[in-house]
Amino acid sequence: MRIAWTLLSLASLFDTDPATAGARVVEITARRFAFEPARIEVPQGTRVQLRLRSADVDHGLSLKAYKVKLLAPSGGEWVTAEFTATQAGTFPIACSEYCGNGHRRIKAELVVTPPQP
Ligand SMILES: [Cu+2]
Repeated sequence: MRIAWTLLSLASLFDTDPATAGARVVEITARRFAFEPARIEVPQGTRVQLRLRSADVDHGLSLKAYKVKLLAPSGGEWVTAEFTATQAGTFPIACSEYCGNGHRRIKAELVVTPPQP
């Protein structure tokens, strides 16, 4: 039991926020009419904490393959979701909140790479 506690305290030295411990933080900014960055690449099995904010009006983010949906309000507040990138492949990300005439052009992709042999 004491060993477990020691290990826990050691782990906390590396990441002081238990909510993000071990997760890869990916930050995306949405604006009319693009996501930045538009391509995210992670190795298969990665725990991802996706953070989204808007640089102008309300935007959404939908990553259907991983059932992730976020709404970033105007004003720049960060919103977050977490998932584990269990399936390899390329998955589309779209804006899920109508934000003007170029709404459909806001696209990004998540590339999950399988382990190298
Ligand atoms: Cu939109």
